[in-house]
Amino acid sequence: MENLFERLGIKEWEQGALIGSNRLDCRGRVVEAKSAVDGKCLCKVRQADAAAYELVVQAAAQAFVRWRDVPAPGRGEVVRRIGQAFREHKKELGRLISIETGKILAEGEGEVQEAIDMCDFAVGQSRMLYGYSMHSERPGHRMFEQYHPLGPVGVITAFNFPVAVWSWNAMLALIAGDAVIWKPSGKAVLSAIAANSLAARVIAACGHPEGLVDVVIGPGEDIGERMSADTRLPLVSATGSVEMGRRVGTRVLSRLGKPLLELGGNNAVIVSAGADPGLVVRAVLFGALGTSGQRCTTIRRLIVQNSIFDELKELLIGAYKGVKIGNPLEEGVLMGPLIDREAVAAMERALEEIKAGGGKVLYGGEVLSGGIYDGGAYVRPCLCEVESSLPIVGKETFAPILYLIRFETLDQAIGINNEAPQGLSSSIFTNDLRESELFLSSRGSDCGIANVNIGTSGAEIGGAFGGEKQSGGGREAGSDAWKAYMRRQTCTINWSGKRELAQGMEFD
Ligand code: UN1
Repeated sequence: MENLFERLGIKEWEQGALIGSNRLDCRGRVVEAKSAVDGKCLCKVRQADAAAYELVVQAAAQAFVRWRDVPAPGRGEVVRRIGQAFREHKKELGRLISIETGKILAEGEGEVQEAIDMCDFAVGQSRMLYGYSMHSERPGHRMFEQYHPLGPVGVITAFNFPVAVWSWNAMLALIAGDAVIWKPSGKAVLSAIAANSLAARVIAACGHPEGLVDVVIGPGEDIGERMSADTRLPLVSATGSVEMGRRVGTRVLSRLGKPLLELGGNNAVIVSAGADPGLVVRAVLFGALGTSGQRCTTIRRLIVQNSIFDELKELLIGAYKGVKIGNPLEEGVLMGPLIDREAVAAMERALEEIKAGGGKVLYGGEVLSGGIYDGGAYVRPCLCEVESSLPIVGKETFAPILYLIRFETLDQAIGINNEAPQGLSSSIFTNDLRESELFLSSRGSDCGIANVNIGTSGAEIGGAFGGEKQSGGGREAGSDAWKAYMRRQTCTINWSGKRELAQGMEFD
């Protein structure tokens, strides 16, 4: 462990405020960074106080003023090297993420790969910060739009994807010319310190101010609130619960800043009678159990056509029985622990509500004990048969509970898909073109992500990621998500030598 920490630049005692990789002396509360694997303390962290927060924002603001003058392709070159640093540290950083969050090694490393992909994407984007040019209605005039750096931006992330989600924001922000202040979840601070330090060291080696990437650690009520209210941060991106998003979003909007929200999901998969059951089972295993059901994209509702419901139910129970649960650092284990005991308590409460509401637990749901299970928060993943009208089904319980729901007609299934208050990800399994096209049409899924014959999770970074309704409306990562991190300017140049007014107006 010491060797791993050393390779990643984690100190024995950590501070809750970092300007680049430079620790500030903080005066906040001392908290423990714990491993989800066995619940043991990995390191103590002194949280940021108001003074430390202030120093970080000042450093970010100063770094921004220098960085915005670097041509965008030059900024891209720095991000290319950050990607290289992530490549070189993929195994160690992936392992730290697994130790801290409890996700299996393949997923820990997969998350670092997502950050590497994001760097590659951002490098290319740094040469493509395109604005439109348009034809002026006035003779001798030229019109175009251009994108400028926005300022220091705030990035609030959740415990489940400590590095990937930061990279979606940070790498675009960096090529856009912004500085990034990162408030990671208190449950995954070491992964954040490690990732930020790797990026900061590259930035320093390239001769740029380390303050371009900063970390502030502390409670949401304090640090999250400060960031949301801080007029020096024109954009605050926040990933987490709907409740958190509502707080951050309204606070940022109240000062007319820009919130970028990526909130909870309640993702459904529709399984049509003609689907390939083997494919469905494999996809559902990853989608419902991956990250122990703690992804915003986790499959939570499986909406199955009546004629194949029982067959699929049995196949799934069989597959769930074969899932090896245990130490996520061991080979062959598919499901590690939940993040902590609170998550287990939330799962138990949900199961009570399911049973009280007439739902049937088909498999699993037990809290596991003995050996490593006693240190971490290990559970058996759970399959339940429910009516979609059960109120708990409308809520996102961040745990491996999969609801099985029956349907007769595709319209009905789409209705069930869309009745959730959230609208992040969705998918259909079918080999019928008309069914998949209906699902993807304006009458189909109302989610930000809609897939065919793949699950709801595990998105590639190339597409814009985010959802509708309570999922927050933000879009991050690929496609044109970079625009959120820049300010758009529309320019009109009059080279005619005459005064020409738009709309053909006379003013003489
Ligand atoms: C999240 O859970 O907040 O699509 C992000 C996925 C991952 C990202 C999940 N690429 O499942």
